[in-house]
Amino acid sequence: MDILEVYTMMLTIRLFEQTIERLFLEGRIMGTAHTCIGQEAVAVGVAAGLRPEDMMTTTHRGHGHMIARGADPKRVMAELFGRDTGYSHGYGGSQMMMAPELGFYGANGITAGSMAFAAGLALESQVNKRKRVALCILGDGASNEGMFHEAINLAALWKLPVVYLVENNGYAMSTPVSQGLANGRVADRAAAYGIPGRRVDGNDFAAVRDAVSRAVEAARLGAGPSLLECMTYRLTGHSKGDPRVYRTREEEAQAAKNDPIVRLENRLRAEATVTDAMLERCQAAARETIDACVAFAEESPAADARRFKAGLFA
Ligand SMILES: Cc1ncc(C[n+]2csc(CCOP(=O)(O)OP(=O)(O)O)c2C)c(N)n1
Ligand SMILES: [Mg+2]
Repeated sequence: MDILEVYTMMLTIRLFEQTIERLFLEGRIMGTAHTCIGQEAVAVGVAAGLRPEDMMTTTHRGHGHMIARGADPKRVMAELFGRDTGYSHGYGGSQMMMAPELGFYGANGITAGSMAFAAGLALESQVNKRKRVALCILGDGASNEGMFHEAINLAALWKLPVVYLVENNGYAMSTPVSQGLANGRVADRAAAYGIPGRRVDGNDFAAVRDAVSRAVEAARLGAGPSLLECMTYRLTGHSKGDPRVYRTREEEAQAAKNDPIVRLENRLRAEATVTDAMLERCQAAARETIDACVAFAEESPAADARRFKAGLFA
């Protein structure tokens, strides 16, 4: 992926998320969703650090991760509209869509819920000597769940090829990290299980990609799991309709200066080989993709009730 493709992907994810926030307000899509506005560099960095055969899981805030991994944004949008053309045929919605064919083993509405699942994927790879690594994305709040400790303990004990990647976006719903995390740094919790723990700048695409690649390749070689903490900021509310009374607009304005897309754009503008016209072409491409998403979703047939039974296991 060249750097302009990275820029286009980050813009596409940003526009996707801004568009669904608007569609909710307009009543054109139902339910709820959690957007990753401000966190796009993590999504693109993770995807760039994995190999095609690797596996990943994510959280309730996973649209960006899925699109960066190679999912067709049209089908992600169709899923949000509850349409049959969506990745889970309209039955998964925002928090439960998956695309195993892309090595994307799902979003998960249960905080920390995908951590044991990712350990299971890694165990299968280890037992069957597949050399595939599982990468599990979780939030800072999830690191206070019992599952965090159970899953990492087992993964460390069995040296499973799994990487736990924390998107530290400063908040778990309305609770700031300073009021939720007793030791302040998620990465330092790795020491309790004898595995490497590293904190990286989550708003720098290249820093995330390099850290992920190093951790994933070490796991592939049998070194066992590791924990990466990507420092970022959730620029919008927790989910739709969040008035953000628990933080100030000044804090948000300060964080916006570190917006990963603005940072990348500034870096690109400073490069002699990148022109304004090139950046505008990337912006137009992202807009076209998202316009096509909405049109595709609206024209698609609704979820087919006959599929419901076929996917019912218990
Ligand atoms: C087991 C469980 N407990 C509580 C919730 C409600 N809940 C949904 S999102 C969330 C906060 C998660 O915060 P974090 O892990 O930091 O992820 P972020 O929303 O910041 O991406 C909570 C508590 C849940 N979905 N599952
Ligand atoms: Mg959080």
